[in-house]
Amino acid sequence: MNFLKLFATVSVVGAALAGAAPQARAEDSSDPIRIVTNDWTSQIVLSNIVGQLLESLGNTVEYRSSDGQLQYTAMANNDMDFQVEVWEGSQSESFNKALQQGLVDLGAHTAVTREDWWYPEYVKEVCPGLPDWKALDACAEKFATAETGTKGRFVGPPAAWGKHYAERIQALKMNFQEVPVGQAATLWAELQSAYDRKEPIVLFNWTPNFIEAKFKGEFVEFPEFDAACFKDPAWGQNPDAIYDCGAPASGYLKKAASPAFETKWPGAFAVLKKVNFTNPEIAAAAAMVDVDGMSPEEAAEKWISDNEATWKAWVE
Ligand code: TMO
Repeated sequence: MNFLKLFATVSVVGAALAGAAPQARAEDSSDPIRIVTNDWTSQIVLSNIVGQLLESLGNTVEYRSSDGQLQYTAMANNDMDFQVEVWEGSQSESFNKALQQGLVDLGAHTAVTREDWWYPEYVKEVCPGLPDWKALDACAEKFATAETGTKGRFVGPPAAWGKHYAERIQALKMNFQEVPVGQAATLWAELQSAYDRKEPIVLFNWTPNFIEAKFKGEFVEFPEFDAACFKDPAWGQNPDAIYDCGAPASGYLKKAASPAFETKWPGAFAVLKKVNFTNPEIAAAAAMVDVDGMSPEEAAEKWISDNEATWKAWVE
């Protein structure tokens, strides 16, 4: 083989190797990366997308289900390694606390989020003045059930989602009672059943979510969020209570990693820093499972095969 031919062969193989396995990845630990999964659909699908991408790059991954709040302490302690959906409206308190303990902020997605009380559009006819929270409170009796007596029923999120709604109701002296569900699927079943009968309902919802493609509706407008609302009783409507405000209307969606992550898996760390989802992508990820009936694994495979240009930019 002449020199030129040998040189050409070596560069082709070199280029192929560089494409398949970038230099940094060779330094990644072979220990499994423990990806945290939670109990709502988009988070599970996005975790599987990220997990499958890392596996295709030669990393080993494991999925560990965890509580929406305790997960941050676990990650700060290096007991779990990565979270793909840090929601400002429900997790900022636990997240901020864990940052003080070494948790690593991997930056925000393009997606803008909101999590709060929500109603289907026809409810506006029942309560003039919506979406203002005072208008909702003024017609609380329309939402009353045998379970809540004279108070309106608010169908709330599972307790571990950290929303402080019982405290908000008290702080704002609302004529409502929170009835929390055990799991997200119950929220959608309650919504569908009220919707079919055009009955008043107000429930916990969020965006991005598959719900917005199926039902028209709006968030209730509470007093605008301010960080002081969660810490300083003097702030806001009620001078003696915290939580007298709504959730952020344009919240962040971040990613987080354990303190040991960057040193242990530098290649994977570089990829995860670049991972970035948009609102429509996240809503569609949830819809593949909650509307189309796919498993989270299948939904992740489909997303990866349909969105090569997007993830290629993360792994290069
Ligand atoms: C964190 N969540 C999207 C369920 O509100």
